[in-house]
Amino acid sequence: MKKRIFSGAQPTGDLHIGNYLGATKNWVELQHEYDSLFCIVDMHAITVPQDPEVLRKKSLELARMYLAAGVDPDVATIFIQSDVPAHAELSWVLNCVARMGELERMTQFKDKSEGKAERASVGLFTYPVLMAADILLYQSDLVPVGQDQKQHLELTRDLAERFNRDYGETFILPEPFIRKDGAKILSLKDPSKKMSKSDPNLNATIFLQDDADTIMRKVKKAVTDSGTTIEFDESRPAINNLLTIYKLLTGKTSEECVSDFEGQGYGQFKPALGEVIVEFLKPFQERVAAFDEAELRNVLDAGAEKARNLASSTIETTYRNLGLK
Ligand code: ATP
Ligand code: LTN
Repeated sequence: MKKRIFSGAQPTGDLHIGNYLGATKNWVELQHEYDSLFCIVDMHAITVPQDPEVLRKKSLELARMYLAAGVDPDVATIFIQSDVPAHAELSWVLNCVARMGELERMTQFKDKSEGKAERASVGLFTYPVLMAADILLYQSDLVPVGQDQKQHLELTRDLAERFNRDYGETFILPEPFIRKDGAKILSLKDPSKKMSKSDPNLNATIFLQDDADTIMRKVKKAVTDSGTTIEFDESRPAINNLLTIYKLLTGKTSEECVSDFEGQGYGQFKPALGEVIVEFLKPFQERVAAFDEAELRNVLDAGAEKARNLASSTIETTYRNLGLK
């Protein structure tokens, strides 16, 4: 039996190269080796207010992005979270297992509530519990995500372990899959922060749907650190970040990347990086446009059906072990 992977992204904002290099690229690389489920987590999206029409549109758009990035619907299951009611059911159960104290330690909640916890939705607070439900529902072995999700994965394991201890073996304990390269692509404008969908400075983020001129402009405007050589250097996060993007998109080794720009400076490197990104995104954007709506809906309907079947057996065991059935 193949091991299982599960991952997801929120249908909010637009996917960027950080999402792609940190998560989606790894999904595509792992999908043949593992039994794979990739989810569009629309129930996570509503932890902050959303426009209903926009949310519906974004969910379908994200499914297109997964397909265009290379997720193969013939081998992987792609589905929308709200099509599978078991996510909400298991989430409630795990809400009764999670402790206030451990959720208060989640850094994403602190960041996203911007210190104004009083005004944040309770859903934003329990967001990591719904994420744990997503993962545990499918008895997932491995969860490919970016670095920012590591703490949520640790919580997921803690909840699974506690449940198993108190109510009997029910859940597989999942492992995070976080590659060293690409796990945290940084903002082009402030390399002390990760690149983010929700960054108000649009120049900080390269979106997968950006056109060539926009990409070239954003790369040329990217901040640089002191020093002029084009090298991997942890103490120079800006160039380290740009060169990592170059490395992952070209598939070259670190040595090859450095030797490409030996004796050169930003004046040569930045346009070359811009070109690499443009060339990578061109076929991607063509594929996004190519899937027709009916085909997309078929993929999502089939995915939801498969996911509902898998999830119902975990819910049954969980309820039975709890005395709910
Ligand atoms: P935001 O960028 O606004 O914080 P998000 O992290 O909520 O959005 P999601 O769509 O939920 O974005 O994330 C999808 C995946 O992309 C997750 O696995 C996440 O860890 C990964 N990811 C997000 N930002 C980066 C980044 N800058 N570098 C690498 N991976 C990232
Ligand atoms: N919280 C994740 C998205 C997400 C997820 C998941 C990722 C929701 N449920 C389950 C992996 C597995 C984020 O990137 N913001």
